[in-house]
Amino acid sequence: MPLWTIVHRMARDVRSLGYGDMTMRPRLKAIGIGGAGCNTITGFPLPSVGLCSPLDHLNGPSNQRRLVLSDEEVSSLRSPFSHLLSSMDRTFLRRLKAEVDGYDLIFLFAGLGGETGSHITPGLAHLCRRMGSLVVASVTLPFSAEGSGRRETAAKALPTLIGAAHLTVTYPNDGLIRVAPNLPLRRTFKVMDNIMTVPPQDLAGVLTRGDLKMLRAEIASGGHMRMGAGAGMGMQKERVAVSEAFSSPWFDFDLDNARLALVIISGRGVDQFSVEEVLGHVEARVPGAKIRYGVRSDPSLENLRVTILLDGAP
Ligand SMILES: Nc1nc2c(ncn2[C@@H]2O[C@H](COP(=O)(O)OP(=O)(O)OP(=O)(O)O)[C@@H](O)[C@H]2O)c(=O)[nH]1
Ligand SMILES: [Mg+2]
Repeated sequence: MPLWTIVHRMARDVRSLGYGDMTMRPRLKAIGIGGAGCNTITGFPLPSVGLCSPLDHLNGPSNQRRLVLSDEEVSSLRSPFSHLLSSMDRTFLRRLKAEVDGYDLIFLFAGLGGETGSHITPGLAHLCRRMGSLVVASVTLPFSAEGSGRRETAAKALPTLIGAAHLTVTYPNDGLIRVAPNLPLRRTFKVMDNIMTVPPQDLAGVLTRGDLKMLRAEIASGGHMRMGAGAGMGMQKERVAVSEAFSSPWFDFDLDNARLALVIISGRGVDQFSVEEVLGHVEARVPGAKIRYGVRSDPSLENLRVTILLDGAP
């Protein structure tokens, strides 16, 4: 049992991930939906597949496995959940099931605001969930400058997605103006792609199948989460990393509403002192949240890195 499994001094609801048999890792897959989703999963170090329109297939990244959807297939995935399975062509359903079958945890990526991503991500999340996977959706919300039409499309899709996935992490693009100002749009989106893939990679590094059971029990209804990440070096590295994570442009809601914090601490040989320090700083910021944390040893990291997902976003 690793040292950090039990943090004795914590009186509150703080529990370590990495539960049960550490060798029983979940089977993971990433699915990118629409143009944005396909771009986001480029180079993602897990099995992955893109789902997109013929146009996005033409313009999409090369060397990526993609399923190209016809208009009929897109519209069947847009059906209300109660009709979803019955409205699908059998061959199409078989193709989708073959992509999802046997995976314990599926990460969905999309940019809400366009047609494909907004309209089929909720249906796909529902299908993955019905097939037994834990579903974590990571989606961007359009820049204000993209106009009210895209924002409305995203706002309509979001509650349905939150209801369908186990966890939905949103990244309003406007937050990028603080993180990566003055970049051309393409490069800005690339920055976002890199940010959005951090929590899934961190989770992939710590979660066991036992954790998935525990998370399923704790997340009965969909959670709407936001992400912050920070890094620290030197004597105060834990405080610096947590403070940087909490300066996230996406923690712009009332943090008193946070009921769950997923915290992943990564570094080269993270000791128990560091773990307790980090958790103490997180607790002080979100005293109403239960904390689930994991520790990832990564010899390539010079800094201590802390990734935090908080639920309670509106
Ligand atoms: N992170 C990221 N976001 C993107 C990218 N391209 C577009 N976006 C954002 O995602 C939203 C949806 O755009 P797309 O993914 O192109 O739309 P789609 O889902 O393919 O839908 P249609 O093309 O309308 O069928 C946009 O409004 C942008 O805010 C990208 O490469 N990366
Ligand atoms: Mg597109």
